[in-house]
Amino acid sequence: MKIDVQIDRVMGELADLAAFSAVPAPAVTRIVFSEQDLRARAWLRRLCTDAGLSVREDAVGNTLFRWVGTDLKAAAVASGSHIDAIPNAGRFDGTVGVVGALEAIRALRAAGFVPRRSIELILFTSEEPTRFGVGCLGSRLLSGALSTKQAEQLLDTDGNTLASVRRTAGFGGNLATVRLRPNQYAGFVELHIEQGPLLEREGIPLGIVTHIAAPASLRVDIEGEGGHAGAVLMPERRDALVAAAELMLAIEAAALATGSNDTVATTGVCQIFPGAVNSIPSRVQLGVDVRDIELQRRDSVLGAIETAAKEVRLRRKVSVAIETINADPPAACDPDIVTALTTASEQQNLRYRRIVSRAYHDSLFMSRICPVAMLFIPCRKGISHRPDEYASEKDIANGIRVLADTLARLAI
Ligand code: HGY
Ligand code: MN
Ligand code: MN
Repeated sequence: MKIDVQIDRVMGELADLAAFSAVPAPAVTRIVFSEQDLRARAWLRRLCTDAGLSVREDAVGNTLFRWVGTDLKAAAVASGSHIDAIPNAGRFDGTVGVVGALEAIRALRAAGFVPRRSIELILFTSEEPTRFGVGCLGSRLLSGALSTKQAEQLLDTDGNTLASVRRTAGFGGNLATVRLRPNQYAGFVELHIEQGPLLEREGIPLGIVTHIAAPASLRVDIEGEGGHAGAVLMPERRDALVAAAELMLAIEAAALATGSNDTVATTGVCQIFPGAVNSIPSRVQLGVDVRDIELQRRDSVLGAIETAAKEVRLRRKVSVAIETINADPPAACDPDIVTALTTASEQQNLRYRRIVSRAYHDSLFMSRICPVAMLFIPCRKGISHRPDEYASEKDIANGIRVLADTLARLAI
């Protein structure tokens, strides 16, 4: 079957989608349930209904666009990703997997393919942790990795409850209805930029993901004693920010100490109170992200962070409270779905390599309820979560063509 990807249409749609942003191009900021996110969702819905897909929105805004197959009893196959974007991000993270899946479906329909299994494009809500502090909110609820009780307790960065935010966005249903039955899907395949440098460096157009790293995120609250920057003598201080600085260095050292490149740790958020140049910081809140493809090694870093916190607490006479926001296991991709991707790549005469995903994705949670695999395309210098994130037309077209071929194999 000849799969004809209309790449000009896809690039135009990616450009249109990038324009739904709270900041000027080339940066993209599209926070979940923001005005930009809601406009982007409405835009996507129009594209998908124009393509003949049915639409189902769940209570947290996951949106499932379906091409109904001939066998209504058969489990569907699905693809998809996210369109929310962290502050000052790029235009390809997530969106390639959403617009790409739509184009794969349009190409199969144009080629006259008739799926036995329904084929679904899933738009996941809030893959990024920006607003509610936890990543993959929508796919966690779909897979049961997050309970409705835990979700109802989530507050956004302004202290609003998830319930109030999602209702204002037009998603007012009961969260308990979000969870999918296991085996509702025969397979899920996510197309995504690599967000790393390997494919480009090796000149290989496709990465077939075998494992998705295990993410953990911590909130660390450090409390010392504030005071006048001129009046309080150095030996009498309990400076929360200097204590935080020591802990951040210990976090970096803990990741390096494993000796594995697969261990990473980042302190991405540091909020200082009161934040005045002539006032000793009394409180600091850190946001820490720790990952590894091996669970034990990831957890050993979490243990080392606890030990370092104890040491800083005692020596600097500050309080240090560590809250684990999430600490998820890694996922192994399904061998049959991986084989479908390798066969499709060979069918499309494209070279590929097996690869590990260091970023987490909604596939990590979909893997709890169905067989999954991911298909990566190169991104320039591996750059992502930055305005200069870039994927070429050619690489995007290759990814969509192989995705379409794979979905067709899974849907017959
Ligand atoms: O942080 C991640 O791995 C993903 O891009 N949200
Ligand atoms: Mn991302
Ligand atoms: Mn992503």
